[in-house]
Amino acid sequence: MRHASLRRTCAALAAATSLAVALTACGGTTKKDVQNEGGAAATAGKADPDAALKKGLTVGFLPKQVNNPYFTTADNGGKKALRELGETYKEVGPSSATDTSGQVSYVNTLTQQQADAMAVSAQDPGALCTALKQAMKNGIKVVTYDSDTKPDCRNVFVSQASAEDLGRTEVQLLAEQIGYKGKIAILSAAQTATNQNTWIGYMKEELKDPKYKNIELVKIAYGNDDAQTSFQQTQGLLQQYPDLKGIISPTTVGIKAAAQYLSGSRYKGKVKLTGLGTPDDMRRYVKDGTVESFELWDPAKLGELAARTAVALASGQITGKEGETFTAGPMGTYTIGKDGVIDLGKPTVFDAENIDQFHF
Ligand code: RAM
Repeated sequence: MRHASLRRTCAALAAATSLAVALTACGGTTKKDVQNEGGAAATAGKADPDAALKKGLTVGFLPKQVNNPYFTTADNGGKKALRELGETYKEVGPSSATDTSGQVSYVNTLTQQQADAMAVSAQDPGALCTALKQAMKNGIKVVTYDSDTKPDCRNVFVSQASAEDLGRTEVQLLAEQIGYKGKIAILSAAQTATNQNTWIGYMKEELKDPKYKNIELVKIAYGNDDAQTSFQQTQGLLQQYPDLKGIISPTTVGIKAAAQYLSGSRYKGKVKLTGLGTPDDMRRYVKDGTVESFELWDPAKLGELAARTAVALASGQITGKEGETFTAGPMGTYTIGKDGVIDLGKPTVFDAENIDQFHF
């Protein structure tokens, strides 16, 4: 049976019966599946760098959270690139950033709908793995972007920047603002979020440098990428530590809510706040003196690179192995690094001087 018709039969079977059982049964039968055994890092088959990009592919975007402006911008970047390439874009996803079972069912939906590839920002490193492995067994290419899964649960991770750079530079920004002295806290997103947890790991590493010996990280709070929870968590931090000197919030939802709280409180300008935010969200808080500087990458470019990577995978130009190279259209050439990771580039630091040049 040809691969496409096998996929169709299997998807019909999956729709009619238990999805997992059907997909497992179908999964073991194709050549690709055998090659995919052992996970994505071992995604086999040979890359053909000269293969033409296929047209008419369906690529599903599954962000951590729809209706988060950061993901709206990112996914629209993907949509635009897919349209240019002659592919079909779709977006599905939960509205809460702590709905891992929701993300699992969206992966299954995209599998049933026989998408050619999916781009997923994972709420949790492990929770989606069974579903994603089933998708890959069915010949669907899986790109994670923004927030990774374990490496064997996807073909490629499109990372916004080096995770180490992001973690370390956020500490450096805050340390300068508080004069290398005092208590600090982190306001993160969901407790399971792969991206935030990786960055926090590097923040702790950076803090080990003796130049930070007078800085004490007193608490990591979780706002779950929910505006209200993040606002309340900020309030709670200041109640618990009235002498707090600074907060790092490595989430666009968190930093915005924290800035909103601080700007309306007696802590405005006194408790420093930095982290990852969008210029559009943060402009007013930079202008009113609540925030000095923060950073981010261009989310639209991240979505675009995820889309172009998905198409390159589905066209056979790359398989996800370290050292493979491909051209992401006008974005230029990218090389797949260790563990199947591609870095978008360097983040930008925004402050009063440059923020008006950026609109996203
Ligand atoms: C939020 C999400 C996303 C993260 C950005 C910085 O929008 O948690 O995963 O990359 O912040």
